[in-house]
Amino acid sequence: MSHIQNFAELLDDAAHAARPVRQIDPDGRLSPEDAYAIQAASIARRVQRGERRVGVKMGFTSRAKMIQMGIDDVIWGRLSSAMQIEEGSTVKHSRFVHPRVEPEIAFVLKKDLAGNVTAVEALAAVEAVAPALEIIDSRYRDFKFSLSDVIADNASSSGFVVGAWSDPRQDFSNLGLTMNIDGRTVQIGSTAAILGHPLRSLVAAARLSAAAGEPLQAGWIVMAGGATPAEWIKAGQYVAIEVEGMGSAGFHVR
Ligand code: OOG
Ligand code: MG
Repeated sequence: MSHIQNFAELLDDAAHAARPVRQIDPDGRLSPEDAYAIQAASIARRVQRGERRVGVKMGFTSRAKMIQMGIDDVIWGRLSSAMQIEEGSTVKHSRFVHPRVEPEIAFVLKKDLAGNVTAVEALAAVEAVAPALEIIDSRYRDFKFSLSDVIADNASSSGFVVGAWSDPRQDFSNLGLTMNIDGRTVQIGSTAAILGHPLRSLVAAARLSAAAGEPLQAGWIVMAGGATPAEWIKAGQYVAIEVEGMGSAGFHVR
């Protein structure tokens, strides 16, 4: 067990200090189960420091992301209160190692949602949907990792921004979206890129988090996963997502 704690400490310290570390699984020998145990232990350290669990993020739910990072398994990570960035606010670049941003859809739940649920049951648990941006920041040098590396590193989670919440009864299965940096469109996509329908990502989140003994709770946010490849961000930029018929969200980098 102690290597689990050691790796959890290494990755948590790297995130805290915004300093890169070497891969913990360069040969691909660490099991995903052990990697999730490392992730859980590293989040437990954050909770000990006073952060609260606020939800779950899904990763590699689009072909674009799988191709960009060379991994084709859906993964999940744990969101904490310190990762939430207020819409329209400013984040310091120095808080991260080498941050990237990607356009996503976020759900907030009005009911607990656990286990093997249908898309209809998942939708019934959704209070609202919103355009969202995720800041991912691998703690590994050069943003290079194996499947178990990235799982242990909490799926690169480091920040997320959520725009105005809207009614989940709208059809959000295939909405056009753009990601813009300083007013220039850098990525174009659709919500359909997320597993064919973002609700499928919520269904997967309900199953995976319940299997880990941490079922989705009312009030939690679920980030459905990037719809396009991620883009590097630099100090001085303004980053925004715009989703057709749903609205926009953005943040400044300083
Ligand atoms: C891993 C996180 C993937 C997504 O939305 O697909 C992810 C990474 O690309 O560093 O957050
Ligand atoms: Mg993401």
